[in-house]
Amino acid sequence: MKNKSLSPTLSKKKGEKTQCHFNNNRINSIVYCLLSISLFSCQPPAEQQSEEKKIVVIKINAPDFNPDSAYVYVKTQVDFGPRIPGSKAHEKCADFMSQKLKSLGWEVIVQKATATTFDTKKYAMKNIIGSYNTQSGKRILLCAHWDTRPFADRDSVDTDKPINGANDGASGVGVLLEVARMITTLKPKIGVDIILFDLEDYGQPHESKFPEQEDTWCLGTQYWAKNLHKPGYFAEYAILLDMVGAKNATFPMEGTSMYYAPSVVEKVWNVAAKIGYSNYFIPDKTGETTDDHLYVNALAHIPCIDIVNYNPITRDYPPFHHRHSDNLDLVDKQTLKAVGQTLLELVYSEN
Ligand code: AHN
Ligand code: ZN
Repeated sequence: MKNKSLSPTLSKKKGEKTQCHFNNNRINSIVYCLLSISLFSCQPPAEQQSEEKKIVVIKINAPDFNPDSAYVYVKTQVDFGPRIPGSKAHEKCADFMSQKLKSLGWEVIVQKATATTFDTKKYAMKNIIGSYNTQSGKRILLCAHWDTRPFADRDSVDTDKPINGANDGASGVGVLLEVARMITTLKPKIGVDIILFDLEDYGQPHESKFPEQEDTWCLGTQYWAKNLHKPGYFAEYAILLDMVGAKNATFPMEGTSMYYAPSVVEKVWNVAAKIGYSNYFIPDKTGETTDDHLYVNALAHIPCIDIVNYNPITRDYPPFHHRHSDNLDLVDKQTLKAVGQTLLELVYSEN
């Protein structure tokens, strides 16, 4: 990807000062750009010749992702109770997320529809769509699902009861709300959209009395991809967060992401490595999974990757997946930080 912010500097004349707008945030990354400045008109005297090559330093300033703030956003959601379709907690959480984005000055569209689940039930569905800098044609899309699974079908007890979804649901939203807050604080030039998808996690369990059906997961995303919130909506690329809050999480290069958007995977993993998060963003390649990004790719044709907690050795999601142990106790601020800071670095390097 070209870094457009480099180009204005090329027109600067020798001796001119480079304007850099630094704020008090930690400088996360530095791009060194070696400029060879040629003087065409005349040959300078010998002592000036040594100054002909100048190093112009352009600093890409990403703000600091605050994991304490992200954690509060995660806890706020969990405190509503399981955000399962049709529940009061689901309604309250939708309001919380849209109000939060609005209060940050983002344009918010709540995309509403009725979804039919594998068990023939009908639910009100809400995709929460926030847009920053709607005027920009260059946009990136960040997304996560916000609903929680209504059954703990991988647990050994209370399998028909809903999970808390601190990791599976709340963590991705928590990270994205903090990213939104930072974008409002230190405004990048590009456009950013955040979509919080509903009804991702109502997929048909392996053991089910209903006939086996296709595409029962990711109902909010499927609806959005077939009914874009703005006609012709497009983003250069998209990043999905799913289960990004657990201690010592590993995010391998997931198969569906590698199939549709290998260059986006490479870019994100490189950014994570550059700021020291290779222990989370591991280079292992894993099989293709079904998640919201599948439909963003296949139906909306936006290259989308999934940052998802998956174990390449067990070839499974973590042990608390769709179990009652997916609660606030497993949420770790260091993991939230690794994911959130990586996203911010990426957004501000596109600037
Ligand atoms: C399937 O189990 C087919 N997909 C899992 C996607 C998912 C559920 N991510 C979080 N919860
Ligand atoms: Zn789930």
